[in-house]
Amino acid sequence: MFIRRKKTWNIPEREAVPEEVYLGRRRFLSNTGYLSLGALMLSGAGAGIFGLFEGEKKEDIIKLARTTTSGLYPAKRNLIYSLDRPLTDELTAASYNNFYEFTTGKDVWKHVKAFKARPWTIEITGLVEKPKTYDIDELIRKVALEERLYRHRCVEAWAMAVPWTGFPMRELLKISRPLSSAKFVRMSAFMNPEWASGQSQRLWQPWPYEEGLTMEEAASELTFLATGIYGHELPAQHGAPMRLVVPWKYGFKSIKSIMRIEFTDSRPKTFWNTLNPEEYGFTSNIDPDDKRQRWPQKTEKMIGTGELRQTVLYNGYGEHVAAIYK
Ligand SMILES: Nc1nc2c(c(=O)[nH]1)N[C@H]1C(S)=C(S)[C@@H](COP(=O)(O)O)O[C@H]1N2
Ligand SMILES: [Mo]
Repeated sequence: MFIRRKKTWNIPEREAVPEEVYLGRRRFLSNTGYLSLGALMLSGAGAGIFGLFEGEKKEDIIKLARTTTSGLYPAKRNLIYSLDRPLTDELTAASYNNFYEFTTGKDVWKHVKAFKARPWTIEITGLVEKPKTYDIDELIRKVALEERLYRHRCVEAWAMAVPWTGFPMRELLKISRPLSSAKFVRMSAFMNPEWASGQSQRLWQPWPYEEGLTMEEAASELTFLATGIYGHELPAQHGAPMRLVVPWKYGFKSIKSIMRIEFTDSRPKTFWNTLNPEEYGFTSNIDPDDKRQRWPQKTEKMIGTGELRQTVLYNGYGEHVAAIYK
């Protein structure tokens, strides 16, 4: 058991940093006009997987399905949520992702060709007054989409700042009416080895990817279900057609491509917590003084620019969420 756990654990460690360091370097080179294959080899030495190559077109990296709700984007921006840093470049965010169903590398966009975001259903189940399976576009039409600028902080110490489009999870609670006996919400991503080779090749990992929140966390105004990014629908690599965004928690809590939402009275098992409970807690609020992880958490590096920033408790969202943990 211990050996098995240790093995899976080593995968992100090896792959977390070089591409990101590389991506910032490559953009610098490309700006100065000296980008060459030699420069690529030098600056990316050993990384193997590069986020983005010179000459790749935006349409190749960001592929959007046309759907019956495409016309709802871009949605009006909610100005309550403002940033302390520039937005991350759209192509950088779309070519540097974590999505273990598809690959343990960051070039997820190259591995999503078989994935289909439509048709798609979201099952609402468990301790809830109105259990129902919604067609994704039916659910989107029931809520009001808005845009929010949020910071995102991965436990691997990289960060980004992006405009999400979606709706607060609170709205889903209003529609579904969880019972007072519900204490947690469990979210499950898709399970389809024909789309995602990780689900057939890494059988020791607990598929489908699952995450969970307490009911109080789920009801926070900050807890967001995103269906879009940068003013359009989510491309597959960001978690189409709907993913969670909880910006005061490490990125792995923000589960992508959700198919099932269950209200329950017991704490759900979650993907990374099952693989390594010592390092990936259930709560996993962003904390610069956290010493349990292999990555020092004091600072974070913005993808694309490589800018280093101090990491802040709750990722700077304490005024919205600190009361939950008193
Ligand atoms: N289903 C699923 N959701 C997931 C992951 C995953 O591997 N599978 N990775 C998580 C991690 S570790 C991070 S940092 C974010 C990354 O989101 P982004 O790729 O849209 O930036 O997604 C999270 N959601
Ligand atoms: Mo992450």
